[in-house]
Amino acid sequence: MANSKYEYVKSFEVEDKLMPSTWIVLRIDGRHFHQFSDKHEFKKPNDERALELMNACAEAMFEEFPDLVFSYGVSDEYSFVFKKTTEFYNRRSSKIVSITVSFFTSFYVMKWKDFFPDKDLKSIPSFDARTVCYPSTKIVRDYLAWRQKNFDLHLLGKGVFIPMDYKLATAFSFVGHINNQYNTCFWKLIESGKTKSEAQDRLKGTQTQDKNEILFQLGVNYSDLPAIFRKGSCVFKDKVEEIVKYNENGQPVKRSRNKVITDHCDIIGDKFWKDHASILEDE
Ligand code: DGT
Ligand code: MG
Ligand code: MG
Ligand code: MG
Ligand code: MG
Repeated sequence: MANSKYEYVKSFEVEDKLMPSTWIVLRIDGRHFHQFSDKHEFKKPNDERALELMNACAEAMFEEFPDLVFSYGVSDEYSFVFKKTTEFYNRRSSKIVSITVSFFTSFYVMKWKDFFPDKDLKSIPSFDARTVCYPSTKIVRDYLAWRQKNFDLHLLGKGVFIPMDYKLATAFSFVGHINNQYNTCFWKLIESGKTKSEAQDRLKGTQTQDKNEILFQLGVNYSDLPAIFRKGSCVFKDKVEEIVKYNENGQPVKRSRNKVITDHCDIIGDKFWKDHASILEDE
């Protein structure tokens, strides 16, 4: 009812429109997934099915929200980039956050059995989400590089000792996947019968090469681990050429189409971005 005496309550609502002409990055993160992953006995440090379920949710997001251009996921988190010019929900942060995170969560629950046919969902998964605006392509790329570089820091678990070489490495950006390598090593040592503190002692002060050696002794070649574990996952839309029909001379007629792709790429270096220049193109 227009102009009723109750109408004034609307003036209490706060404006949360995000800055125009900036990339909107949405990060979704599982709430209390430390407990959730224990309860559902996820493999340590990386559970392939859990990661694939997250990827399926990200793919569904691309089908549902056409202004998404790129996303990157590791562990219980996924970052989504909306195109700079998006007018999705008038760029209202609370709308964007609430709609996307509820969609993601519902899809996670709906698809749980497809990925874990042998496991019941024993507790209710929930996710938090936030939006951040980045004004330039360079900063978006730095954001994504930051997520890829830091990945698996959380897999160390709360209160687990973080070795000096790890801290130095992230501070000075020496080595890309050092956290994941540490974790893989840590959990392999546990698997081989060591206690947590024995495993930490064994890893104390070790460099990349030493950890590779430990892994090798335990029968693991780090570089042979699936890329999904080493790199995380990228879901994005890319132009692909598809044959739509053949003409009367038998020649293929091609059309380029946007297709949702999932891959496990290095997004820190330039190569991926050179090969996929259209993703973060300014319009
Ligand atoms: P939060 O986000 O503050 O509510 O708390 P958490 O517990 O979700 O902590 P977070 O997001 O920093 O770290 C992710 C947790 O999820 C981490 O404790 C380990 C767990 N997790 C994620 N992916 C995997 C996996 O593939 N395997 C196992 N075993 N655990 C995983
Ligand atoms: Mg969190
Ligand atoms: Mg979490
Ligand atoms: Mg997390
Ligand atoms: Mg409504």
